Amino acid sequence: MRPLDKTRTAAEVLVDQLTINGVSHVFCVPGESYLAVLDAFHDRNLAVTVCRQEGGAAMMAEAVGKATGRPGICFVTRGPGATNATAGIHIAQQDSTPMIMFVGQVTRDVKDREALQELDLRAVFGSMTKWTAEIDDPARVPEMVSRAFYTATSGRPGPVVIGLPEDMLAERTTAPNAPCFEPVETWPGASEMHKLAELLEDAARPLAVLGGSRWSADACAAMRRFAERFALPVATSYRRLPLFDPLHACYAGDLGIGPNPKLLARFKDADLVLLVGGRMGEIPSQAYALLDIPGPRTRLVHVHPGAEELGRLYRPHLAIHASPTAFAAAAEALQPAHPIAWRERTRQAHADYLEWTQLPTPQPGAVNLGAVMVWLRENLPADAILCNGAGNYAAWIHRFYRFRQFATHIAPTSASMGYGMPSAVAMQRLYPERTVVCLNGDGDFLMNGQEFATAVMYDLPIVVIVADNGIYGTIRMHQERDYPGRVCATSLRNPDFSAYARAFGGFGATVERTADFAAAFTAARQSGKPAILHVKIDPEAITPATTLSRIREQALAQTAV
Ligand SMILES: Cc1ncc(C[n+]2csc(CCOP(=O)(O)OP(=O)(O)O)c2C)c(N)n1
Ligand SMILES: [Mg+2]
Repeated sequence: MRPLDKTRTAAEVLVDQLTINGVSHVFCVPGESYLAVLDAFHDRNLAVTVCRQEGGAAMMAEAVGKATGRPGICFVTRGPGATNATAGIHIAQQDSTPMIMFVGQVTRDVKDREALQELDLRAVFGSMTKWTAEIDDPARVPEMVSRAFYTATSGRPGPVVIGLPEDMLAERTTAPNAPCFEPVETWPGASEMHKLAELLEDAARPLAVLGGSRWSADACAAMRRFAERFALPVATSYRRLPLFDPLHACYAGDLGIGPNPKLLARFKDADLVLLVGGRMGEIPSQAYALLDIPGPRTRLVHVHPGAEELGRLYRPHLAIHASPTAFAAAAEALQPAHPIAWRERTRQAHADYLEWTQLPTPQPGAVNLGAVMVWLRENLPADAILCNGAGNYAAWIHRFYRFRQFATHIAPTSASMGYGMPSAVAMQRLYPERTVVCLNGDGDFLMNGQEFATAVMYDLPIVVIVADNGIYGTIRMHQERDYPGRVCATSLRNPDFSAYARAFGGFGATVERTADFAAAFTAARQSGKPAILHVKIDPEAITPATTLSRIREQALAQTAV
């Protein structure tokens, strides 16, 4: 009900403020604590996705932030809703993703009584977010929401959590709207770019590594031109593969889990590392082995939008405080001063990448995940989006799939399980015309598999692949390495995932041989429904390079010495 006066409820002001900031999608699990917001959604032009668990809703918002660079938005209820959602908040923090989570909170008059589901948001989310606050005054909604957008997107992006007391949301106010936020750019200085040009002149074995967030398709194209002019070999950081065209002659490969040993050797041998956007965290740095802390072992040029990240782990030879987009634009002006001496090295780096990824490695069992990835890379459109969570199955994606466009891989650099299904829902909601494929392990999938119901609810024709090896494979692998033969808590007894799909109203099929995958995938697409392909993997096929038994034997041989 809209009264004739000029007032709006705080909830209406909030939702209008989201629209002003360009938000078109929100993800939620409802709660009685924010009914006024649901009511404001009712006659406003926002796509609302109602989810089955707040962890899924938060991951969906995070995925939107990852894909678009603008804050993804979710709404959850107090205590149990907010604590369920922490999985997504933590991903946004570690992956440097802008997102804003709004939490319906207890009414102001019962605060601090440990009222029903009351949660001290600042205490719980304080170490996980860039900013956590609560809005107690309806008149301050525009101010606080504006700040949330600036905070989530500026510097190193990350999550913001805002509490909304239930009674505050229903109160009326004459507060005017605040204007749309403007992303804050951080440009490199002319002197830094000049120093970078000098360092490139002095270098003999440079290597660029691209990572982090605050990229765009234009920035990637500018980076590609920069790499071309300097014949720079370019690697991508863990789960940042789409930042550079894998078939470009400068592409040197992926610094993730189980990388090409030749790429690692090339990194160690480099006399200049140009790290753009990334932090060289634990995974890409191979457990902090590639660069000394604080260093330097080699000349490091670190380009990062967060001032606090420069010199945090690695003491850079040259720190450039800039967003990747601004840096890539500034790099357009750099020209090589003399003929490039390392052209042949770059050619070799790309040849090594192609050789490492061209053909699937032989595997035990009737389904070879590498062959499945090669089929997908040859048959999916260039703008198809792949979403996944964590588990050893992902190693085959990183190695054999080729991401040809910006933001086509939506996966957690924090290696959080259960991310594939919700992020695929978010991507298909955002981009209904694109192909979205969701890859999961059997353990991984059931952490948020219930969001398959959300895919069914919104008729999202996602193809979900569940690589079922009957184990928490990654952990079993570590177990066999560290405690060979002493299997504990890593075996799974799984449902029939294709029947699970059908029970939810989707399409389901089981794949037991590599040769059957193509037909099953095509049938899934033709069904027009959300689909699950239950792909049976031999647990022995633990990585593209080795088997479980071999890992166990090697570990036993070592303990015997
Ligand atoms: C939320 C969460 N819980 C636990 C882990 C630890 N973990 C990493 S991989 C993994 C097992 C993954 O198993 P599965 O999805 O079956 O994939 P597989 O390794 O077998 O291919 C576990 C438990 C994690 N990364 N995230
Ligand atoms: Mg598994």
